[in-house]
This record gives sequence, structure tokens and C-alpha cells, in this order.
Amino acid sequence: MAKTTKTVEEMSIWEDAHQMLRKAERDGIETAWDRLEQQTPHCKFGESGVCCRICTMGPCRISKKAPLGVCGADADVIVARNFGRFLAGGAAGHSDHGRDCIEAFHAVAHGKTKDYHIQDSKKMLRIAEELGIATENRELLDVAKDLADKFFDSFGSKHEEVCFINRVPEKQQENWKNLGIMPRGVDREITEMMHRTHMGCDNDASNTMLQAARMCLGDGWAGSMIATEVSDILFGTPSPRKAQVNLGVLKKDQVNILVHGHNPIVSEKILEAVNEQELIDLAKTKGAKGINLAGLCCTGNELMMRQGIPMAGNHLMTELAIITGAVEIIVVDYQCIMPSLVQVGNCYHTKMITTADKAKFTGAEHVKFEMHNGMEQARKVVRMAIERYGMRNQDRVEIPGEPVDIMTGFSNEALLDALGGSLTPLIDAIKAGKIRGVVGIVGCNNPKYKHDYCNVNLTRELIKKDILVIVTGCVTTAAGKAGLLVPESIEQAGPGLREICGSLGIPPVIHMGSCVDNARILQLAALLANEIGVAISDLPLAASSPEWYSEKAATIGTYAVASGIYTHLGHPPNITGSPIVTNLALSGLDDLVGACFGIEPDPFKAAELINERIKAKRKGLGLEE
Ligand code: XCC
Ligand code: SF4
Repeated sequence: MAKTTKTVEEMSIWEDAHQMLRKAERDGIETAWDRLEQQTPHCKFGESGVCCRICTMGPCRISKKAPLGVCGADADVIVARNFGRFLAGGAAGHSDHGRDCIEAFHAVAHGKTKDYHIQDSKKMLRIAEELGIATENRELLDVAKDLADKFFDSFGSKHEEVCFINRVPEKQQENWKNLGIMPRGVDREITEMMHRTHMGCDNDASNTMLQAARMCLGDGWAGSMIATEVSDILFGTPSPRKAQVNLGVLKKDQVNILVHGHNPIVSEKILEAVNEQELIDLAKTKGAKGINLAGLCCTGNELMMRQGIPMAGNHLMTELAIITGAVEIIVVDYQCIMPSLVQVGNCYHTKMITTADKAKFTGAEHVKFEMHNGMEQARKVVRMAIERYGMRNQDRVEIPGEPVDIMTGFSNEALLDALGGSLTPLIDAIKAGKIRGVVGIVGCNNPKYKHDYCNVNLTRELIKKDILVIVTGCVTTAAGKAGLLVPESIEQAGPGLREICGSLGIPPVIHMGSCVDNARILQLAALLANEIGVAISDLPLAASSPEWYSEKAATIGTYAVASGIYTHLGHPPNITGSPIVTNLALSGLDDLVGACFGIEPDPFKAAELINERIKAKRKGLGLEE
């Protein structure tokens, strides 16, 4: 097997990663970095998006010599169709996660589960009222039944618009209506995207991209937003709390269980089980001092935000976490789980447990979680982990370093609380130029970059410029490990941001949750716009995904742009083979929706790019740059 020629320092900025990459080398384990090298150079046709495989007259690939596919489709049409389907994958991922949340909520409302409950009835009633459901003198569960139905309705096409459109500022709504991109139903838009990109349908690149925008808006303002709101109702709305990050959160003398994936429905039950005295006692009879639960990726974010459970690592740390040799079981639900984790686990005593029928992995053991048996299955998984503790070879265990402290739990409700109940202090700070703007840095890792180099440096550069940063997804762990998610990091911020965050006792980098929780950022943007009486696109806001890799990340970027938020990406999606699609993304969209994409791999230059945008928006509002 070919190993990467990169040094560990070139692969990642983190000491815990370096140590595990060296151990991988000693233990003869292949990682994503090695496989990237085996895959390089990538296919140029694929990279630029001009390879079409949607019918069997092809596959066709566009070149100077052959500028049209067999059917006559040109590079623009092919790129637009490919990108539309790419975004459909992301929208489907978030939204189907949202649907699973509604199913749990529906089961609770109809008394079909004893394992899940309404934890935040106040929030549930508030949302019910927001969506026009009567709440007065009604049983809580009756309201819940209606609310679950309301959410389900947003997925089909019974209604004209998805449910949280009421949150969108008037001007944006007008804009979407005029462009014909008002999302009608989450599933409907995804299905239409697939339909339009069937051979012989939508053969106008710009038109295809408009549907892509509509579909992504359906994800942001419904699929993801519903996932977030229902998770808060079922598991509690996050509030500020402390937690820890990096591989040092694993414990040498305890049973270690990692949860990985996205949906808190599984991981919340595992958390309950590891706290049951009977199971802790069982672990002790096997010689362990206790049971330790830690998170990875977004389900880790969900548990960290609500329960303060430690985060072992982000996307590129998932293989490395197993290489510690200290993990008994890795429990997964879905999304972003590398199939290689099964193979890496086989080199130690680590077993992967899958829990969802829609995400099975060859070589893993399947323990199906359903609404009626969540708790029972969680106990079963924890017992399996305890059994495996005896199989651990302590001589092969190496757990790097000390964990880093972080502060988490900033839902919009919590942020408002920190601000004293209204957005006015934040708006005043923005007007006064103490906080010059707000930027959400979100998304993934990608072995094409030095791991977390861009995520961390962009965050640092922006807070220096008095820009408040909000992080979600895998950027959270990066910012956390860099020591940026604690109130003390105001020392690294510009004077204005330092003053404001210092007086509120909050970090200059705020953790708002998982990737579906980017919907929280959308909501905050809408609240700000409504409060000031402008469109979202008028605000000094931006988004960034410096090291993105997934379809979901591209979908998030697209709904951010379509909602009026300028979005920076470290590298372009596979669209560069089409001048029409590329120009639309980089500038054309600005005229249509008031925002566009910017591409820049260097985090320092990216910070400049974003800063220029914020300056322009401040100027537009009549504020000092
Ligand atoms: Fe996945 Fe959400 Fe990306 Fe991390 S950030 S690699 S999508 S886990 Ni969302
Ligand atoms: Fe080729 Fe057209 Fe078929 Fe695509 S749809 S594979 S371009 S013939």
C-alpha cells in the first residue's frame, strides 16, 4: 500500500493528530491522507464537472475535441445538472435527518414511545403559536400532534410554502417570489431537482441553478430548521456550558464509547445508558474505572451543545481516534462516517455499531434503533462496549495530550439571554463599529488541506478585525482546540469585540451547534434584519466553509447565498468546466439574490475578502467601515 509522502506536520496542525499519524505509521494503518495520494491526480473531467453519466448513450465527457455529449448537451448543461444533483444529496441528507426528528416527535405526541419525551415544552408551545396552531386550554400532546403534522406538511407539497418562511424578512420573500425560488416543499424541491436533471428536461444552466437555489432554501428554512427546532423540543434548548475537546478526552482506565454521525436520537440514549449505575457497576467488575462517552463530528456537537459531553475530534480525527487503541465501540447513525473506520477498527479491538437501516457498513454490527426501543438498544450497545474492554491490549494504547476547555451551548435563545433579552445591544455594537460584522464559519475537514489550518487561521484573523465569529460543525473542534472558544480568548480579538464580549462574559467565537444548526444562524440573520428593517443581504454578515468536502456543505453554502449571505469557500465545487455556472456563482447571483460565492484557499487572503464585503455592507447601511 502506498503511504503519503507528506510529513505529519504537513498533514495537520495538531499535536494529537501528529502523534496518532506517527502511531498509524508504526501500526501499519492506512489513513485518508494515504488514500488521497493514491487517488491523485484526480480526473480532470470529474474535477471540472464535465463528465456526464446520466444516461447510457454516454457516459460523455466534454473536451475541445468533443464539445457536446451524444444528446447534444454542452459543458454548461452538464455542469449544472451534476451540481444540481450534488446539492440534492446535501439537501436530502439534512432534510431526511429532520424527518427522522419529526418521526420521533410524532411518536412522542401519539404515546408510541416511552423512551423519548418533550423536554422543552415552552419552546414547543412558542413554535406552535408561531405556526398558527392553537395552544390555549389544550393538552400538551394534542398541540404536539398538530405541530408534528405541520412539520410533516413542509416535506410534501400540500402547501404553497415550507413552514418557517414566516421567519424570512419581507424583502427576501419578495425577492424569492420574483425569482420563482420560494421553496414549496422539502421533498418536492429535491424530487424536482432530480426530475429536471433527467436527460432531456431542464437544458438551461441558469434555470437549473435557480431550482438548485430553491431546493437549498427548502433545506435551510425547513429541513435543517425543523431538525434543529425538534431536537431542542425533544432534548432541550442548549444553554451555555463548559466542555472539553481533543483526543485527550479518551480515558485509559475506562471503557471508551464514541458516538459519530449527526442525529441526537441515538446518541442521547447512549448518554443516558452510560450514566446508569447498573452499567457503571458492570464496567467496574470488568476492571474499568467507569464508562467514558465522547463525540465525533456533528452528533458530538449535538451532545456537547446540550449536555457538555466532550468532543474527541472532527472529521479528519475520526480514524485517528480509533488509532489510540482505546476505543471499545464507535456507535454511528449517519453521514460523514468513513467506511475506513471499520477497517481501522479491525486493526484494534474497536467495533463499529450501526443503528440506522439507511446507513449500514459491511463489517459493522447492526443494532437497529427504533422509537419504541431506543433505551433498550442503547443499554445493549453499552454492554457490548463493556464486554470488549477485556479485549483491549493496553500495551497498544496511546492517548495524546491534555484536553482543551471550551464554552458551548449558544442557541439563539441563549445568545439573547446573554444579551439581556433583546438584540439591541448587539445591533448597537454593530452600529458603533465595535462589532463590525458577524461571520459563520462552518463545515468540514478535507485532506487536500493541512487539517484545520484554514479553519483556525481564518477564525483568528476575523476576530482580530472585530468580527464576531459563529462556528458550527467540524470547525467547532478546530476553534476549540485552538483555545478560541473560551471567554479568555478575547485577548486575541480586536478592541471593540474584546470590549463587548468581555462585558458579556462570552467568547469572541461562539459555538452554535451542528451542521443542521446552521439554521440557527439563518434565524439570527433574519432576526437582525427584521429588527433593523432591512433585507438579510443588507447586513454586514458573511459565511465561510474553508475546508469543506461534503454535498451538505455545498447545500449550506447555497442556501446561505440564496438567503443573501456572501459565502466564502476554500475551493470551488466541481463546476469550473462551465463558464455560465461559475460566473453565476462568483458574481451573477449577487444581482439576483444580493450575495454570491467567493473562492480563496489562503485563510489570510480569505479574511481580507470577507472583510471587504463587510466594509461594503456597513457602508451601504450608512455606518463607518
Ligand atoms: Fe461532516 Fe457535520 Fe462536514 Fe463535519 S462539518 S465533515 S458535513 S460532520 Ni458539517
Ligand atoms: Fe451523454 Fe447526454 Fe447521456 Fe449525458 S445525457 S450521458 S451528455 S448523452
